[in-house]
Amino acid sequence: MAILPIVTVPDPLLKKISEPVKKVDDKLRAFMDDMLETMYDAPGIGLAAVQVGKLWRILVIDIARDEENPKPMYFVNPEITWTSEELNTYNEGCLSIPEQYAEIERPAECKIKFIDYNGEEQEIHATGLLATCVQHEIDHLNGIVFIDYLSKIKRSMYVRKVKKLVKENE
Ligand code: GNR
Ligand code: NI
Repeated sequence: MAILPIVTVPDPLLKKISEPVKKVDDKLRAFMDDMLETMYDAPGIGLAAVQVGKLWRILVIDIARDEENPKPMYFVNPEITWTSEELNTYNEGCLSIPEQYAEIERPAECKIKFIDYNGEEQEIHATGLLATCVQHEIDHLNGIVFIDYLSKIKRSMYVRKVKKLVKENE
């Protein structure tokens, strides 16, 4: 297991489209475990492979609360098959935009088709925080981060703040 470095804005990698995964094998599972460990260490509730430098359509999510048992979820080649009309606003953060938050509106519920840790096809109906998180993560696979939904001026302010923060932590 390993903790991997997390890419931050304005790294051009975060704008790239990730490629579908061909096969879930032990090597890929080891990488997904590294992603999970990196996410827990950060700490965060989700992580897309691009955030640790791999343009592969893979997500890990764990929205269990601190006092609950961990509940890791792995999504390979996830696809949104349905979204609710109803929207929900959440104060989102992102490990690639550290310490910055913004209210983002998204469909309140969605259905996601994906391949699981064992290579089996699954479909889930996500609500609440899971729905928000999985949409945030799938955006990463398509080169989108939450600040892309903000005005140009706000976006550049967030990027400037992250650059400063990263420089201070060097
Ligand atoms: O840790 C994270 N928290 C979070 C809060 C609200 C909406 C989405 C997220 S995902 C984020 C981790 C991350 O950057 N995943 O890509
Ligand atoms: Ni993110």
